[in-house]
Amino acid sequence: MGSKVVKLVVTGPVNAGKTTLIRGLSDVPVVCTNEMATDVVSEVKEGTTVAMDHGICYPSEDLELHLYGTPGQRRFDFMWEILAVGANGVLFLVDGSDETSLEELKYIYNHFGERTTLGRLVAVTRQDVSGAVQSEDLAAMLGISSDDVFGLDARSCDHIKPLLLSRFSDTE
Ligand SMILES: Nc1nc2c(ncn2[C@@H]2O[C@H](COP(=O)(O)OP(=O)(O)OP(=O)(O)O)[C@@H](O)[C@H]2O)c(=O)[nH]1
Ligand SMILES: [Mg+2]
Repeated sequence: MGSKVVKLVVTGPVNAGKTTLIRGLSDVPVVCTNEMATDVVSEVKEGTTVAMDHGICYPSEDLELHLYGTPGQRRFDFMWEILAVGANGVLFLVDGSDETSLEELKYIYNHFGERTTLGRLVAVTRQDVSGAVQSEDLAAMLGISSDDVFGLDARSCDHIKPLLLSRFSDTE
């Protein structure tokens, strides 16, 4: 069991892969609040997060990384504020193959940026889809260092634990 507790908010647009990532990373059973999508989201998938996802991973013996996934839909954005209370860092996810997702990420990134000085990292999913934006290009779009952006398939994410450890273990 880890000793230091770090709270990481996982946020980003609908269908970016937040719930999938937390399910893959967590070393304990995950609490999810996926409900049947009723609007345009139902065209891409069945379930959407309406409140939060929660999981814990242990990237090292000294660290408990508590993962709080937000809903992606703006109509549930009141949860973004609630879940960010006491956070140590924010991990943004975006579907790199979807123009709408990329536009929405800019909004969400700025939304959190205005409210926090916390460490931020951006993961761009769907690198397996042709034409998906690459991490360097996304960094340029957001006007941030390419060190803060990486490509990810949320369905196989175990390898990012060392990255999360190095980026978020020293946060206060
Ligand atoms: N092809 C591909 N599919 C991916 C990748 N990453 C995630 N997915 C899929 O994308 C979907 C993402 O769904 P969720 O994890 O529910 O997305 P979410 O961000 O939690 O969405 P909301 O809760 O609705 O905001 C799942 O079907 C994943 O299997 C990727 O890199 N490539
Ligand atoms: Mg979700």
